[in-house]
Amino acid sequence: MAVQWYPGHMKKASDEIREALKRVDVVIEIIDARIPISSSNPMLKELKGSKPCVRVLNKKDLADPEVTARWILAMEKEVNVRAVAIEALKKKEVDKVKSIAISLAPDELKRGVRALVVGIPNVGKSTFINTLAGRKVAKTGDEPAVTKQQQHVRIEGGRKGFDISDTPGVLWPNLADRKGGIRLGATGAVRDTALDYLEVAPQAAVDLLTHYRDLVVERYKLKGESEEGMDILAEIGKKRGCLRKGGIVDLHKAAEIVCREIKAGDLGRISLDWPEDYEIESNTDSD
Ligand SMILES: Nc1nc2c(ncn2[C@@H]2O[C@H](COP(=O)(O)OP(=O)(O)OP(=O)(O)O)[C@@H](O)[C@H]2O)c(=O)[nH]1
Ligand SMILES: [Mg+2]
Repeated sequence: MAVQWYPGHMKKASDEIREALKRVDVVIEIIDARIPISSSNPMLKELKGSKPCVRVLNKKDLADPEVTARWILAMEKEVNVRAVAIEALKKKEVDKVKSIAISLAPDELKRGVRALVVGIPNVGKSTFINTLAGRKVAKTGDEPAVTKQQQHVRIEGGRKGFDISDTPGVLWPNLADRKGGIRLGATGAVRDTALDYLEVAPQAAVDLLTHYRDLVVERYKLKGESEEGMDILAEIGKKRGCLRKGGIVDLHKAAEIVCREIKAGDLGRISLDWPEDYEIESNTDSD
């Protein structure tokens, strides 16, 4: 299993979110634009009830723009949900999320709008808040679990200001969804020490070869003949000189390289969740 979870930890985290949600007007869920479904919290719909929600597809610079556009259309079918793709370091794009959040809050509020930022680890929640605040109020870093506790920040916005809270990332893997776990591993939501490279890399390589054949063949100089994960990995290992004594390919080393390069976006702009692979839930009357 690419991702481990513990029921006790998950219950505590969902209780905390449920509690925090009582005090806010709008939820801002940050998801990874490359994996909008695998990186979203499957319990959020139930946890947030009727509260409006902005789904922010962050790291859009790493995702396939055409696929991202299709995700936005699919996600906005849900009632009370707006979806937008951004890069969290771009002030203009982050400010757009703030405007949407304020527009979704009830008109009759006598105080500033309150928003809660939630999401899985390493998707850019704290980066988003820093850009919004225009200064470094929250610690960020390219590894999961950087933020350890909730943090409130008050900024200008709307008629009476905008209060926003950062939260620690929580992973909500769906145990039945093995591919989702793999994609979380490949995009950086799982700590390196907890990552099973040999489970993640072969499957990710097969997925990428299906959707981005040219990018993968070009990057790893593949012949393009292997379709099976371990065979592709072995070919990559040979090309990259991951050899052990006697010329045996070090598959673990090759898998680590593939994971690191996918995470860093070295293959180009790629998406790993595809709208056609999911039945998008929608509670509108129109469809
Ligand atoms: N390429 C790219 N990287 C981003 C973007 N937004 C954030 N990052 C990077 O993603 C990494 C994680 O960012 P954080 O803001 O610490 O993520 P977080 O969601 O607060 O993570 P936790 O606190 O661990 O849950 C950092 O290295 C950021 O620089 C983006 O839009 N594009
Ligand atoms: Mg953080």
